[in-house]
Amino acid sequence: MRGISLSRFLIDQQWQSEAIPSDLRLLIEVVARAIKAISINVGKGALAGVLGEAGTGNVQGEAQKKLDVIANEILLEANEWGGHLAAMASEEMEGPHSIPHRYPKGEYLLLFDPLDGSSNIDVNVSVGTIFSVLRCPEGCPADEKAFLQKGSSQVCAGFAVFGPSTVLVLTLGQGVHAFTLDREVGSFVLTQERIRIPEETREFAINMSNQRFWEPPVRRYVEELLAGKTGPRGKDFNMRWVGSMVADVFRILTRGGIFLYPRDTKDPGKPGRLRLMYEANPMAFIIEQAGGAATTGTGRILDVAPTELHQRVPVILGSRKEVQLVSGYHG
Ligand code: FBP
Repeated sequence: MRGISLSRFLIDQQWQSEAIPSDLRLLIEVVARAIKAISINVGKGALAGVLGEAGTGNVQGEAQKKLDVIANEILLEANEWGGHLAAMASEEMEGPHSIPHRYPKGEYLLLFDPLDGSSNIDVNVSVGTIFSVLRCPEGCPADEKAFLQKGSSQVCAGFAVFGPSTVLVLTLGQGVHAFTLDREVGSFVLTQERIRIPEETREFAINMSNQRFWEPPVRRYVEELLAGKTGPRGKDFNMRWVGSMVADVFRILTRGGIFLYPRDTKDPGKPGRLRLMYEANPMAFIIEQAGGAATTGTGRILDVAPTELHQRVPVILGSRKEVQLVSGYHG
């Protein structure tokens, strides 16, 4: 029922389908509150001196932006004391973050990319936060091994886009819904219910500057898109690349499309740019729940067995028929 608050929506889901245990509902509410706080910081920008580099590096060897660090701290602080979590893991931190002894522990594991699209922060282009929730295996210490579960084991995933409006996209395995932040009231309101991605599309998103590093299947696929009406596809395609996965994926949820950050030879040691646990898995869960598909090129992203907390994978996701075509080109 559009127009209801996130809290009301989650309670309705809990009564209707018992799909959401109350501690998972409360965990989502806490994450949503943290996202509101991040949205306020992002919105302040230069006024609050939160733009620019933090002067520190993350586990990926990337220079951290001030907002990367601020968003990470907001999520850690908000989720430490609620009693819903066994541990947390962040794209910005080497190992899992244990829950301090003074707080009660819960059964869930929370993973997040605190600020996605970091390269766009200082130029006022949409950025976001991505999160994923797993259950901590029974009787298992909440260490790195506990997090290494396939994406198909996620119980919840979501992302927020901090753009002209702040939107939170959420799945609990029963469809995908979007909530817009009502800044006056300070609460997320349901604005898109049971989102479905069109099977077909004429829009693709890829960083074309990497073209010379692509593998033959992707090179062939994109060349055919660029050939448009004059080529084997017989129709023209348009291109969009925001450089923030959250913004590109939200566009695909809203009007269809295909997003590719494929394997390339730019850095042969890296199987891809995007992180499996913090970016690929939550986005793949959301895309599949909205009727789309998500592959590494050679297999379903949600079936990838993780070996490391910060491993990277190739990502191709979006409108089902296009993703199937690219997968077919990978044989
Ligand atoms: P961060 O999480 O560090 O921001 O990296 C991921 C990302 O910014 C994605 O959001 C985006 O799709 C991609 O990297 C952009 O890559 P590129 O800079 O090569 O266009």
